[in-house]
Order: sequence, then structure tokens, then C-alpha cells
Amino acid sequence: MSHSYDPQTIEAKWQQAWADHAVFRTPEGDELPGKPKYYVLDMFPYPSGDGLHVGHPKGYTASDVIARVRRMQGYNVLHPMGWDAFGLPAERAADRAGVHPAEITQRNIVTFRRQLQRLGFSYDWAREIDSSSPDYYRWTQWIFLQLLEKDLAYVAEVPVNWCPALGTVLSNEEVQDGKYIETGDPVERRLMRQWMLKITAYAERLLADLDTLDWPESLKEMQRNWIGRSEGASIAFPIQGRSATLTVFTTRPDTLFGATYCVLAPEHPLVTLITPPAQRQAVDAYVTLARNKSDRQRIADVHEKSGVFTGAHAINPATGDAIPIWVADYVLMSYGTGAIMAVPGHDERDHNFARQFDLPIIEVVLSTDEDTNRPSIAEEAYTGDGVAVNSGFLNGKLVADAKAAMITWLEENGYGRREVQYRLRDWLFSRQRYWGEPFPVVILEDGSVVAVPVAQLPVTLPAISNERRNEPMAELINPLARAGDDWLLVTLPDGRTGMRETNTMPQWAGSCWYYLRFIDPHNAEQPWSPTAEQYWMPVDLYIGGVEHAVLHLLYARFWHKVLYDCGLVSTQEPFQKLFNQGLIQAHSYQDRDGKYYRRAEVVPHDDTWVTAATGKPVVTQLEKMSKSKLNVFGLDEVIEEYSGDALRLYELFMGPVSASAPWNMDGMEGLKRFLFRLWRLVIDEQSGAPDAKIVDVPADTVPALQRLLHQTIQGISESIESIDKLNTAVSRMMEFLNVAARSEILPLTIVKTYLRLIGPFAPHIAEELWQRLGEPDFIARAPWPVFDPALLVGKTLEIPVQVNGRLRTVLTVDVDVDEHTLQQLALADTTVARHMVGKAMQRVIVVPGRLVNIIAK
Ligand code: ANZ
Repeated sequence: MSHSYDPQTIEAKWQQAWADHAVFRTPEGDELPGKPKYYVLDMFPYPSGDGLHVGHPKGYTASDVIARVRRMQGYNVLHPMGWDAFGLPAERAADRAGVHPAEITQRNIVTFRRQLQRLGFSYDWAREIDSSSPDYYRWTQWIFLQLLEKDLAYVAEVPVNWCPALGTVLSNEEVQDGKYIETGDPVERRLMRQWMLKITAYAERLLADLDTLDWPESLKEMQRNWIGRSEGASIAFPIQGRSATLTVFTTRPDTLFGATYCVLAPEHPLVTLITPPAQRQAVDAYVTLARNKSDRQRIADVHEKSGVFTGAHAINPATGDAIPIWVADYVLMSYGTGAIMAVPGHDERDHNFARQFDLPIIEVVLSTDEDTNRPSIAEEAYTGDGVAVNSGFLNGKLVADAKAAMITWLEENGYGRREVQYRLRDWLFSRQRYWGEPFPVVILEDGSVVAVPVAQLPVTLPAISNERRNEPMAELINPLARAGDDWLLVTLPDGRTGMRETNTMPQWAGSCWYYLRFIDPHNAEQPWSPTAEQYWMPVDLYIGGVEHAVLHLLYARFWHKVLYDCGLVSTQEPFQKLFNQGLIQAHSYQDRDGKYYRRAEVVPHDDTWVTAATGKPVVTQLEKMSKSKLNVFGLDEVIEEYSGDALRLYELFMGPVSASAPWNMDGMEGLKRFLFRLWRLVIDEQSGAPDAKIVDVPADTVPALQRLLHQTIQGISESIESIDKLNTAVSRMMEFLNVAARSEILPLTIVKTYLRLIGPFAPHIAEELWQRLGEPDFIARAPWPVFDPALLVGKTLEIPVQVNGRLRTVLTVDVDVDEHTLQQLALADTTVARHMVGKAMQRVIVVPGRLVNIIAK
């Protein structure tokens, strides 16, 4: 019987063995003290119906290697996995299939779990969580109640995109030119009652604490931009003939002398108040037009500015001049005060607008560098630094000083004050969907909102038939409002009656705190135990996609800070170190009509590609793997053809973890060959026993191999600490194998140490070989090898080199250098070469360990 490498059998065997012996169980209770901890977390996936493809496990493989190494290094490791299971895609898929979203979700979870297990990831499956299960969302609701108690959750009328034909609200991304992009049905902006979370109250801390995090700088910058802190001033302009004032926010108070008109956002409450009858019709018409545009559209158009004069005037507090008040949609109600002072000389948007409507442009900042080709202020706004001109008491001051002087003047004269604005808006936290967490609140008959008593949590999702859930209705009726009265109508313990809230929470809710539940996932009394939280938090390493840079990662930081303020968590930040994995791309094939083809449907032709069926030319391109581009390699197929270990190694070998790289099946071949060679290094394929070359002798029996081993330990350990360079760790393993395969003798201890290095990367084969070498326990529990610095460099010898019997130089060489290498080294030496000029070499005499003599004429 042959004993060749059979990955499918071996991998199934070890996955079972790890599970049976709970090898990756997270230590708890008495096991915790006295050992360092390491919490390594993957962003938990949304279990979609497509299953996993080879692009998904790149980050999971990296985190698994780290988790396994840390266990071997003696850390208590928490490495959990779970499912971000609520959300619209599951609801849509359920509708298409005519089943309940919970059913689709459970089906997908089974597939995802099976696929992840095939890769041998060392998750503690006993801690698996599912954000759509009542045991979990009970606590999501509980945290919401903490937010409500702290006045960080509130209800507000906010504009949404309502599509009457579809009977639903749409996101900004789904609307263009006032129409739903899919069907062209008109969409109106409507005010609707929505739950909001006051994330803006945390803007300053969310910004400042970024500095304490070990995250990629680019990612921190994205969060900084999203929070968008602006320093400036608020300035109150008196309105001519009225007692009301018009307050603006500006980052350039130094330009007040150049403010030649003001602009209100179309939704600004002052618009109707100040517009005189003669202008009312024109203003109303404009406001209606603007209302149907999304904010995004309104700011997108830089050149075509639209607007209307209200007929009213404001007084510029610095000059005393009456300046016209306009309404224009380039001013957004959602930022600052919803009103601006326009300085066309120094702001591009104002400049465009002023030219379009013939409004005065005044220069109030003069550049200090002498560029005579600069266009005049009439042609182009000057937005750079400089000195104030035409600005009374500010004249001659540089922008920064002028800003400060103007703020002082405004404060002294009661016209304004220093102000900080954030671009960050409060978080719209309700959705008109079924498959999400119900809000744990009741709306009483008088419209007031009260929390459901904690003892009554969770508020479970009512069962509603698919037909009922999807029944079209003319008015917006939330899916949950279609539940029966037994769910909808509530009597509180004190006898008051009311209706349940029928909005649900957005998909982001469950992922805001899941990392805390992993710490103590089965706790029925508390969301987590405080002692366990103090032990495990913060997450030491968090790996996931960059697409979550500002959504999940900002929301989770916000909730965490609220929990900190409630005294429920012990750290200010949840994720200390964060790493983004790169995308795996694959070639797609597309004809000129945009139709995609699978790789199997195209053939090469004259340096390009054509379809096999019709010969139609196609272009090939590297793109992110995606089902719609037909360029996906499914995880199951690849594991079946190669193996879980080969896939793990290839995911890492493709390049740095953070880099995007193209998928290449030839690369998989290479890693598969490596694993076969590794097998043959250790196993005699005739008998299945260890190879006869492996003998139980001290490591220094083969000093060169011992040295390479220690260099390999050092190299791999370093790439593990860098996280990003795990690809070089794989190369190191291959280099070692190349040398070891040529060695006549393999000391057993060297082979075992080498296997321990391989363990975290290709865990199945490593366990099997470890066992076949007679080890009784799992390699996953063996200690991580440590290198001996003294063994990194070999012992050296001094060898005299003669040319025609005369000493010319002395070489310092490795003790066990071979004859051939010694000869090469001698001939390559520059001093030797100098004495050979004009001579032809005839013979080289090498006395190993003693001398080299070159005979030349
Ligand atoms: C006068 C001025 C003069 C301005 C100048 C700029 C340059 P950031 O940096 O993004 O915070 N602004 C204020 N509120 C606005 C709103 N609701 N919609 C549209 N624009 C608004 O931008 C602040 C600047 O954007 C403010 O400073 C204001 O224009 C404008 F030479 O005021 B500025």
C-alpha cells in the first residue's frame, strides 16, 4: 500500500480531532491569570447566499496564523467567529425564494461554517454568535436602551427619499434626478419620523483618540475627513427691517469685509419669514424644485449654480452695508447653520454664483508672492493665504491673525463667536424593513416614547407571512406594522397602553458590539461579565476589509465610547491594532457589448482572446472577484482540487497581506508541490514510517542545517510580528525544504522544529507528520520555536591563499565550507585577481581547512 500524501483524508481527520479535543477552546476562569492574553478578531461576515470564494479567506488566514502562533507562544488566545446575520440582502433573497429570511440565513450560515472549517481555522466554535438570534439581539436592544437613557437616541423628522410607486424609502445611492434608478419611478423628499443616534456628541473624542490607535494612517485619515472638523466662527447678520438675525458659519471670518450677499438653504426656516409678497411665487417655485434633489446632487454641480433672490437684505456687521439675501441649493441645510455669508472674491462656489447673477466681487485678501500672471479677482476667486486689504481694522494682517482679530471684534460687539463645526451628522438609525432588530420601545397614545422594561427583553421579531410582508400598500406601512395586534399592542406593567415601534435597526447595529459578546457569549444575565471584559479587551488585532473604514469602524468606536461612559467597558477604544487585507483579483473576460464570459468560454487568439463559441473578441482585465463578472473561484472547488493547506499557503504567499493581488491557479500548483515534497521529506512512502534519513542525533550533527533552521526561525518570527509580510515566511519554509531535501542526514529534532514552524501555516499536514514522528500531543499545543542568536552565524576559519606559492591574501570562511566554494571564493578575491593579471590560470590546489594555492603562468 502506498503512503503518499492524501490531503483530503488528513484534513478531515485533523479537523475532527481538533473539535473532539476542543484544542482551540478559549481559556477561562482560573486559567486566565498569570498568562498574557491575545484577542485576534476577524470582521464577522454577512452570510450571503453565494458562499465563500477564494478572495474571502486572505484576512482569515493571516489572523489564524497569528492566533496559532500566539497560542504556541503561551498566550491565552481569543479567536472567535460569528455571523452578521441581519440585513436587507437576506430579506430580498427570502422574498425571491418565497421563504422566511431566518430560514435563508440559517441555510447560509451552515454553508459558511462548513467552508471555514475546511480551511482548518482555529476558531473557538463554542463561542459562535449570530446577530439575528434573540439571545444576541436582546443585548443589542439593551445597549440601545442605554443610549436612550443617556439621551443619545432620539426621534426626529428628517428628510428621506420616499417612492410612492414602490411604497418604500430609498437610500441616496438609489436615487438620481428625482427618480429610482432601477425603475424610473419618481421619488419625493419627505419628512419622516426616524430614530437618530447622537454620534455628533462624540465627534471630538472620535477624532482625538484616533491618535492613540495602531491603525493604517490612510484609514485614520478617512475617519478624520469623515468627521470633518472645521474651525471658524458663527456670525449673526441683522436682517433689514426685521428683528430676526441671519446666523452663518464661516471658516473665514477674516473675509467678512468681502461678504457681498448671503445665501439661505432652500429648507431654511427664515426663507418664508423674510420673503416679501412680490418675491414669494418665485421663491416657492425654486424651493419646490430644490427639494427633490439629493444633497449629493446639490453639491456635485460646481459650475451650474441656481438660485433666487428673496427680496430681503441683511446688514454686513463689519461694513454696515445692506447686502441681498438669496436662496440657493448649493447651501445645505444639514451643515453649519444652513446659511452662509458669500465672499465671491475668495470662495469658488460664491464666485461662480456671483458671476452668474451679477453680484459684486470685492478683493479682501492679497497674495504676498509676486506672481504677476495671477488672474484678477473678477476672473477667479483667490483662495490662498495673504494679507487683508479693503478690510478696515484688519488691513495688513495675515489670514491667521486677521481671523483671530475678527473673532475678537465679533465677540466684543455681540455679532458672533468662535465656533467648531463637524461634517459628521447624527446617525439615521431606523429602517423600514423586517429583517432587523425591533426597537425596544413603546409609543404611548399621547405620542411619548417609553422604554420596554429590561425584564421584557428581547422584543422578538413577530412572525409575518411573506405574502403579508410584501403586500403593496399606498402609504408607507412598515413590515412590522403588518404584524398582528397581539404583537403591536402593548400594555406596560403600570397599565399604560401603547404601540410597538415598527421601524427596525440598521444592519450596523449588531456589529457595533459583537466583539464584546465573544468575550462571554452565553451569559444570560449580562451582555458580558465585567471580569472577562477587563481581561480580554481591547481587541489586540482586528483584520478586515477597508470598505468598513468609516461605517462599521466609526459606529463601533462610538458605541464603545458610550459603553465606556456607562462604566460597562474598561477601555476607551475597542480595536487597538487594525489591519486591512488586500483584495484578491481575477481576470474577467468581456466583449464590447459588456457581456462577461467565464474563463472556460474563451480561447487565446493572436495575443488576445475570443469566445470559443463565436470567435467574438473579448478583452481581459484584472478585477475584484465577483459573481456578476463571472471571475470567481469557489472555495469548495479549489479545496477539492488542491487542499485546505495549499489554499492557506497560497493566500499568504501571493504577497503582503495588505496588498491586492491576482489569483493564479499555477501558484496553487506550486504550493501543492511544496506540500508533497514536505511529505516526502518526512515520510517513507513505501512504509508510511518516518524516512530513514531522519535520525535521533543532536542538531549540530549537521551544523549548516542547524544554522539555516535558526535563521528560518528568526525570519518567520519576524514576518509574523510584521503581520503584513507573511508571504516571506512561506518563502523561508520553502528555502529550508530545498536545503533539507539534499541533506544526507536529518536530525529528528531539526525536523520537529521545522514542523512547528509550519504548524500555524499548514496545520493539517503539520499535525499528521508530527504524529507520525511519534509525538502524542497536538502540534498546535507545542511551543513556538525560539532561535539561538549564537547559532545564526557559523564558526569561521582563516584560509591563506597563495598565487604560485606566494601568500597574497587570507580569506575568512565558514568552518564547513566545501572545496568547490572555497576555490570560487579564492578566485573571486580582488587581491588575488590583481596578481593574476596577464597570467592564465592552470591549476588550483585546495587543502580543505588549510590552504588554497593557485598555479598560473
Ligand atoms: C465665508 C467664506 C469665505 C467661506 C471664503 C469660505 C471661503 P468647511 O471647511 O467644509 O467647513 N459653508 C458653511 N455652511 C455651509 C452650508 N450649509 N452649505 C454650503 N456651504 C457652507 O467649509 C466651511 C465654509 O463652507 C464656510 O466658510 C462657508 O463659506 C461654507 F473665502 O464662509 B465660508
